[in-house]
Parts: sequence; structure tokens; C-alpha cells
Amino acid sequence: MKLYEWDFAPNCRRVRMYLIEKGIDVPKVECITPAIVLKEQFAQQYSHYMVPMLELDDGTQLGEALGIWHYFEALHPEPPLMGTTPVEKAMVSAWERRAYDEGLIGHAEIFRNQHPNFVDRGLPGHRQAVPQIPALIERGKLRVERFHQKFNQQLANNEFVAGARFSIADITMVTVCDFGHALQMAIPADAPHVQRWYDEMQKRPSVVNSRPTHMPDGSPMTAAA
Ligand SMILES: N[C@@H](CCC(=O)N[C@@H](CS)C(=O)NCC(=O)O)C(=O)O
Repeated sequence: MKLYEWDFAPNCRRVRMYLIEKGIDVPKVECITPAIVLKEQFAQQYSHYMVPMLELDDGTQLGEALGIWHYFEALHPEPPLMGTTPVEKAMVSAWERRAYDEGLIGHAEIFRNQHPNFVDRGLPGHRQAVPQIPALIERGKLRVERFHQKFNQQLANNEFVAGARFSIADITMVTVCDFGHALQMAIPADAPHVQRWYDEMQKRPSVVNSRPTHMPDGSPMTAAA
């Protein structure tokens, strides 16, 4: 089994943090070149052309962080990270999806539409040119503002993102906050409950040990304050 990934990529971190929480060790293959393009060999091998991708020993390729989580959750149910009761499972899925759609994609809109290495690569997973759209940078910022307000409200009444237990919703949310830090977008001062939760998260080895080591340009990554 091998996990194909890119150290900086937020979606790869979602899987790394999950694996550490579960205590599962999977050999990793770094797939990015210094020009911040996925290696040609990986592109030849995997038609979806995105990381993370988990390749099983029989050659089966599992894509999407969510798909990879489901695979491991079925094999290793303890500790549960995707909920146990019907209500808990629904809440975890909903809050994880909100963190992804509103937080991760909001930041990705800013990152991909402004980074000089992503000219004509406005979306991941395409080998044909996809132009950057500068207007999406401003829209991404609005999306991120609304995301922090929504999660601040949720965390005012809950210890963890989806309720009383740490879950994949927290994993995606940590990833989003640190992606924001890399883009120099701190947790806003008017989101104190997000900041309280974020500070608590720093006590988890999975958070500390899954952090990317380098920015896309190769400079060392610093921890958020
Ligand atoms: N929906 C996918 C998204 C995967 C994705 O967007 N991966 C990005 C890295 S975060 C990627 O492969 N980027 C390669 C590129 O931009 O060329 C998931 O949740 O795993």
C-alpha cells in the first residue's frame, strides 16, 4: 500500500492527520516537482491527476480524502472519527462538508487564482489549461469571512466542530485554518471561539505531526500563532 501525496497540499494533510489519529502507518510517495507540478509518472499512472491517492497492494487506486477515510474507517473503526450513531454520522458529514466547501475551497480559490505557478492551472485535476480568474480571489475572501462566522457560532456551543467528539470535521477545519495561515490569512479577531478551539487542537500530536514542512516555493513552513 502507498499513499501518493504532496506535503503542502491541504487535502493530503486531511489524510495524514487522520492516519496519525488512527495510529496507522502507510508509506508515502511525494509527487510534486520543484515547479509545483505533479510528477509526470504520477500523471501517467492516475487519470484523476490529483493527490491524495491511496494505491492498494492489488493496484486498486482510491482517490479523494473522503474515499480514503471511508476505506480506513471500515477497516479500523477505533477510535471513531466519522461518527457512530445515525445522528452523529450525519452531523460529522455535514460539518466536514461545510468546512471543505466553504473553508477549504474558499482558500483554494484565493491560492490558485493568484499564485504565479498556477497560471493556466486554475483548477486541480486538469491537464488542459484552465485559466486563473482574478475575480475569484475577492470572492474567495468573502467566502472565507462567512466561513469563520459560521464556524465561530458552531464552536461557541460545541467543544469540537461536529459536537462532543473529535472527528474528520475537526481534521478538515484544522487544515483550513493552517492553509489560511500559509496565505497570511489569520483566524479573524471576531472569531474567538474558532481561536479557542484552534489553540486546543495544537495539543494533539496528529495536528503537530501532520503539518506541512514546506511552502509551495520550498521555504520552511512556520506554525500559526
Ligand atoms: N476533492 C479532492 C481534492 C484533491 C485536490 O484538490 N488535490 C490537490 C492538492 S490539495 C491537487 O492534487 N493538486 C494538484 C495540482 O494542483 O496540480 C479530495 O478531497 O481529495
